Amino acid sequence: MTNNMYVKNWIDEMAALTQPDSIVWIDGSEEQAEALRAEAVKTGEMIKLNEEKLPRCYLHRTAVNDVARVEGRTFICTTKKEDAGNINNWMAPAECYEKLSKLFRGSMKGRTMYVIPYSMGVVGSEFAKIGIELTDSIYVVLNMLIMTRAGKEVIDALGDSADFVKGLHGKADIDEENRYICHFPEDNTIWSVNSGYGGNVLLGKKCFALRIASYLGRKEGWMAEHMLILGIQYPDGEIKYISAAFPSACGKTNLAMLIPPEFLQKKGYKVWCVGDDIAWLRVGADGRLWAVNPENGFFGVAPGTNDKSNPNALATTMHDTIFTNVVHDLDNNTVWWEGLNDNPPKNAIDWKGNPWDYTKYDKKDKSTCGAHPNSRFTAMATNCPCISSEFANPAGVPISAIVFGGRRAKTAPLVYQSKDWQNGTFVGSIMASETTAAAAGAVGVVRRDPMAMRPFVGYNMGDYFAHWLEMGKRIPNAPKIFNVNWFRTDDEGHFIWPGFGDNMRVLLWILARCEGKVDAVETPIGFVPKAEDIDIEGLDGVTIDTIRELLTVDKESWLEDVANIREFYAMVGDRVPAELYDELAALEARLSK
Ligand code: OXD
Ligand code: MN
Repeated sequence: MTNNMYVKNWIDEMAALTQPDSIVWIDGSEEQAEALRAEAVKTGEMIKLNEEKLPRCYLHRTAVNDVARVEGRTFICTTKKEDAGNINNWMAPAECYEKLSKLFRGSMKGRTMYVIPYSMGVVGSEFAKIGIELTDSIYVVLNMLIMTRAGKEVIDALGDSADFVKGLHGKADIDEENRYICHFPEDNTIWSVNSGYGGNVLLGKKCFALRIASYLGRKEGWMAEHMLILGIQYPDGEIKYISAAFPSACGKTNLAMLIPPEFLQKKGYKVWCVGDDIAWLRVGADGRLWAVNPENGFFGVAPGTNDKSNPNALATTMHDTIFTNVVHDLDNNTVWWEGLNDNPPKNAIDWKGNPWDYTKYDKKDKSTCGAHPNSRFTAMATNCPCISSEFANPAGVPISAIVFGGRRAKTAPLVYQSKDWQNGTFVGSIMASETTAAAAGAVGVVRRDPMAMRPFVGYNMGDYFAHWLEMGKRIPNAPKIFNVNWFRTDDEGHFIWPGFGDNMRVLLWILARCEGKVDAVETPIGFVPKAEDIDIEGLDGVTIDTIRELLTVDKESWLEDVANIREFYAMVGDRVPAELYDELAALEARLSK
């Protein structure tokens, strides 16, 4: 399919290592994809679902020991350890290549090696970057065909250039003791072995579009961020764009596909989704920050998705979708997951492939779940009813506001605005979420997750903070930076803010601030709204006093946070920029006044 010597030599080298029986190029054609689906059904790798109810949809189950990203086995392999930093696992490149070569050697015997040329971003556009993934998994091929733009046009766009990310994935034995997800940013290379689970093996996503891309972004003067992108359309037709970073389990996909409250819909407001997970941001000729979503699909968490929490996501999964690790409803040949509805199937197979007795299902006990809590749907972005008309615009969209957020029971108010870019970078760097009862371990433990990038920065986190500060100097018309917290609880532990579509009320305040259309109240941490400026029309049980309560800044808990942040910065190490320590000291001084 190509005469590109860099590509050919690399594939020859990887094939000599892994020794597949045959090599098949993925051309992006529907005929080839259909043949691969048929083959996967024949071997049992995928189950074809009810064509009437879920047209062109499939179910796949991973191995039971292979159901999530494995941060402990994810490595950044830079020549110098300090360039990977203290937050990442590090291995010397030569050592890692040698170790993984042993695992890859002969691992594709009896298998086919698929060559997937793919583009993150619109093929051939200025914002786009090319990768080639070699894999022995049809499941990976079919997911990559949804999640990226893949096929012949990509290899044509590459021409004879050497500028592509070299990705090698092998299932090997799905041995968790020998599972490695390794990144060699200095070589534009990713090696992933012994996993078949999405985040570890769809190399375009976390591995390339965040870890390798964040490294490239620092080198080339742009940013790769773990952010959704959405557009809010005003009644007069104008659309403003927001990008937002939240750690996992904080509702990124829900916010990206938000449905406005009814009274706003009636006025003519609309929300458009540009992306739900990753944003690549560059300074435009106009001095604004422009964002593209480099992906082509959604790899969303299924449990909890329903026609109330996220009707757009649910509609997105109704055709041409691959479901992974959900419940198989045998009577209908459809799928189910916890939180879809209150009618679990009576005759069903759970995510492990065993008969599932819905009467034993106990919402509080994860081990009784039919679908794995991290079960997923892979669906084309263009399936989404609220996909933005700018989704495939190679120039991207201009960002008015950057929003950070986490899950905090008490400390963070519903929303606050940072003072400027430097202070906003500080706000991002101290992002945190508290563990919930849903996860194993102690409840309420604060995990710092700067810019929601803790597992995804492909270099030293201190240098990453410095890059944020540096970018601020290069954006004449920079977005304003905010922090939100949808998860404040009352003394009984109930959420105070309704969340979901009502989050739009907060986003409208944010945009009004960006336009200088609304005042705010200065607090030690930044600017919070005047309670009357959050529109509560039609909100049941939420009064202006509720909003006041949601906006309070409790100095004591913030001072505790300051101590925790100082510990975290010390852990990040000596590359944390002095400006951020200045911000921390200034915050402490304001709180202590
Ligand atoms: C994801 C994640 O899958 O952040 O998007 O883990
Ligand atoms: Mn993510």
